Amino acid sequence: MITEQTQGLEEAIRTRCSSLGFTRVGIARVEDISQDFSRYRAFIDEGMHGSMTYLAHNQESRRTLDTPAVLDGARSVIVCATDYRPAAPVDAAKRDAVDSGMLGLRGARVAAYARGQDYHNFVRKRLRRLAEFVRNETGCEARPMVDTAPILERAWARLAGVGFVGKNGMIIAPGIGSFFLLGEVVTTAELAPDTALDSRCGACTLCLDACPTGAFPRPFVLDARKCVSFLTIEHEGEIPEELREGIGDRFFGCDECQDVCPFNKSPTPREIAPQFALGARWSKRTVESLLSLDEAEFRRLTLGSPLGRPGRDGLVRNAMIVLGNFGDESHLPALYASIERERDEPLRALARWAIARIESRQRP
Ligand code: B12
Ligand code: SF4
Ligand code: SF4
Repeated sequence: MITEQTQGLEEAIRTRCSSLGFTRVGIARVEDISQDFSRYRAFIDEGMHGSMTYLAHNQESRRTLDTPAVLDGARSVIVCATDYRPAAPVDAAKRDAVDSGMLGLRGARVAAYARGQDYHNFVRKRLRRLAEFVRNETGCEARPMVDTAPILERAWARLAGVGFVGKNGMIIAPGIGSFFLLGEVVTTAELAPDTALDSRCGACTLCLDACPTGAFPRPFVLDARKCVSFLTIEHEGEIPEELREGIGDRFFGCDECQDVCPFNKSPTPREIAPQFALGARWSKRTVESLLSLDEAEFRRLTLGSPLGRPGRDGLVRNAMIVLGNFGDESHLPALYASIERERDEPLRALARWAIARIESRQRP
């Protein structure tokens, strides 16, 4: 039952969230989210998850949070947003300056969320402190999670009123945009829920039209197999040839469907949280120099950074595709050296693809 006392508790939770550095917070009641679950099942049944087989595991825990895989007896979920918005407004006129400067890897782009420290580490710490606070205040169980449990974080974020679902699938918070990450504290405490937000996209289709690899078969549905984010971060092994050109200069992840969204345009320059600024170890590197990474250097370079996720071969693969797309003949010697150096035949074949692409551009 929700009493005056619990109303006070929600306010205390919000205050705690803001002192922990979360930019937005919402509360949802734990229930069966059948509609979202059907969307998720359709996504899996159509094979749109590609090689992310973990997405098909523990399917039932995505229907509700009151399961052994998440938290038995869960009644409420507190959804918290952590901003990683770019330092400058993302209007078209400033894009080139922004992309070739500090925010890229010397000409190659890294998705904004991945430029600094791995968010899992510091967001988890904040969520642990929030869970401790909830336990102390309510005497109930509370479990923090950030990408750590098989749950539909966006569905809960929408129900908790953190934002609405855009046609690009992102949770968009009016007045803030979508450049934030989600994390949750699931609890057996009964808290007063916030109101869910309906989509505010209207007739706009900017994100769908801007996707460089045509990954949206229809609004709100993303075929991950074609998404640059999936291909450059999650997918192991070869990237289909027909998708390589669309990757363009995106070395790691992609922000295109967020960059074009009107909800992400801001009239005023924005501060970037220091945890999300591109570290010097990356901004000083050229893409070409990554071709000769060995395992030891890879581990040093990616320590505490999200960029380690694709592994050494994955980063070399991404670098080769970006260099092929640059079409600059000064990169040819490094690519020829890769053919000699790499033991993996698909990587050698990719170096040959990049060389052929550059050489074909040089011909009159
Ligand atoms: C797998 C995954 C991916 C995959 C697949 C993405 C996808 N769209 O499915 C890939 C690798 C491609 C990916 C890419 C990115 N990801 Co990702 N990803 C995930 C992960 C781990 C699971 C998502 C999932 O289950 N997908 C299956 C689909 C079917 O579910 P869904 O996208 O969550 O959509 C549900 C709801 O939104 C709702 N819904 C969908 N459409 C509609 C329409 C209406 C009208 C309504 C009412 C509801 C509704 O139903 C869906 C099914 O339940 C989540 C973390 C998590 N545990 O949720 C992060 C997560 C979604 N990713 C995130 C981010 C930041 C990104 C990138 C921006 C990273 C980047 N820059 O490269 C891109 C964005 C691409 C995009 N436009 O979605 C954030 C999103 C934050 C936000 N503001 O929305 C999350 C939540 C991680 C986090 N903890 O912050 N990601
Ligand atoms: S992240 Fe990039 S590739 Fe993926 S859906 Fe958005 S625009 Fe398309
Ligand atoms: S670009 Fe337009 S359609 Fe896409 S999420 Fe933003 S408002 Fe919605």
